[in-house]
Amino acid sequence: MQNAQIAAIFDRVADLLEFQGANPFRLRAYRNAARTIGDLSEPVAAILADESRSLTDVAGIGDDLASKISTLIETGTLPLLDDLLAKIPASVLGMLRVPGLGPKKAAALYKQLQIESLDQLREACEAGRVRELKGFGKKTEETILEGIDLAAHAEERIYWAEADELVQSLLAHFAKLDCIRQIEPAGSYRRGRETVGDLDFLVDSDAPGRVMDCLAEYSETDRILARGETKMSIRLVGGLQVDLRVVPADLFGAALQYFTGSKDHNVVLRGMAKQKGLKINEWGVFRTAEGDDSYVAGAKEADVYAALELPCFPPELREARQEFQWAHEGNLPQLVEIADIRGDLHMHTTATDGKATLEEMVEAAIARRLQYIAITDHSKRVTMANGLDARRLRAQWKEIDALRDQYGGFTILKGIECDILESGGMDLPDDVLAEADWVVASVHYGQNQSESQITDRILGALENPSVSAIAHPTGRLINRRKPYAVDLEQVLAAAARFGKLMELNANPARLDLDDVACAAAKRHRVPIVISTDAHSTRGLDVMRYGILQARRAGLTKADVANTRDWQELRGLIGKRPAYPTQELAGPTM
Ligand code: DGT
Ligand code: CA
Ligand code: CA
Ligand code: ZN
Repeated sequence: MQNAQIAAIFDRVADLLEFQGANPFRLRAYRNAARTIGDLSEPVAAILADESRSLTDVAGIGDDLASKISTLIETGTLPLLDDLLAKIPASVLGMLRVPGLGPKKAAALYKQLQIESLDQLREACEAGRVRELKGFGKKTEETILEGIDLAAHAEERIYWAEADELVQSLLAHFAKLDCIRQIEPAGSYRRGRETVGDLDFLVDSDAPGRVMDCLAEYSETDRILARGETKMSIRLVGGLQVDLRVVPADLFGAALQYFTGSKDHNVVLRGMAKQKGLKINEWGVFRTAEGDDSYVAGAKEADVYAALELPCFPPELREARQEFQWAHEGNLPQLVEIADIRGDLHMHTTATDGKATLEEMVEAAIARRLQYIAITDHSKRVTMANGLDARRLRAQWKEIDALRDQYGGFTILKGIECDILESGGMDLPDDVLAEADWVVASVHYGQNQSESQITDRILGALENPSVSAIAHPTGRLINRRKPYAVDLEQVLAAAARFGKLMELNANPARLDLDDVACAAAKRHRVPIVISTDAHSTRGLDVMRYGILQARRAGLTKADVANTRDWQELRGLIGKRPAYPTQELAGPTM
């Protein structure tokens, strides 16, 4: 069992205890445990398996939690969770997954309005009965209604980062088999989509039975949904489906191409094949001209595309957006890579809501071979995170001065994540912001405002000469919170006019701007800065998720500002157009 799954189970226990009105200390213990395990850099299963170590050595894990964790790892279940689940109707549990509706509110609805299902909840909201309850109100009712829609989808798709954890674990499991020549995860996972509906594995082997047995024996396999001669579908403990196909070597490329998709991309390919007197399917490319189909290609994916006189598109581009046009014009973009990244310009420390100190973040960034970072703690408006006022910010900058002497050769930028106030304007005085090397401006409060209000706030920030970039520009949380209403076209046009950058926040729950919006930024010649928004040293590792999203947008190294060294990057800010136009060839998305 993976750390993330254990953490999710403890979070669930906390939710259920809260729903029952349990002692706050008790549920906080489970919430803390969930966070501790979720942040742990090694699998708890590994600690458990090591006889020289004990789970209780991990800070925050006592005897009781340690024994629950070992039960979970050994049996895959937790009696406490089963007990809690047995006491609450299953339909009510669905309500706990509605964003904006915590366990406490769900309990109130259950007790006071006898609401037991999402359908009843929707009805009650639409009839205006929810707003009458104490502590709810009209706004809450609207949020719940939106949340019901989100919850319906959230059940179906997981974050790419979560899918990746499962994929790596499955690949390690299959590595034991000597009858596998090639194995590749295909589908939306391979295309790097921000969420994944199910996993599709493709295997090159002459022993399909053994490969399928191996999947059946995987520790996380919950049940087998279907099994044939060469294909199989199973469900994992967490609920995710895995489709497996086993093919011989001469079909592997064709099958990989087919099952990577996307469906729309494949539809276009089939049309192009037809025009060339060819036929393409999961078995290969065939010549159809002389009645009897003759095999043209299929062993390698690149051969399949070559048979159609096409480049082997990076999977991230296979969405039937612009890739065929680019190929036709011979300017398929050379997509940005993680190795191109030189700096990270959004991160937090213990001064606000980060878990690592300034120095620890610097060390961690150096260990990751970055050349520069900006420290961007929250500004004072973010009271929950102990945001910095001018005095504390200047004190932090003094500390940075000292560290600069200590870490010569590595650039530590004096930055701030400055809130854009609800009423417009920045949360810190202009003279303070002017002293910073790097300012990211962000909207955290007043996210329910109208489109014109929020857009105006962001336009105001772009106009401020000290602002360098807009952080997580739409505020969305994947599966949990919709983007706020903002006119991105206006924002991007203004960013281009003032020579400002747009962030692609690499946190797997944010990925904000998304792929389509990043492509729009490129169309406006606005450079993207991919940032981790790290709140811990491990938080610096999310950069690769941002890179995937940038690649899906068709961004090249030149389109991403933090592939440059700091001197060059800083030269982009405040200039228009923000970077040379010959690098921008390519139509719009
Ligand atoms: P997902 O799982 O919803 O995140 O998205 P995908 O793209 O992984 O979709 P999935 O798992 O249903 O199928 C994997 C790939 O297999 C898909 O991208 C293209 C191919 N495929 C599946 N069904 C069809 C189909 O009916 N027609 C065509 N042309 N391709 C299909
Ligand atoms: Ca899939
Ligand atoms: Ca599938
Ligand atoms: Zn931040």
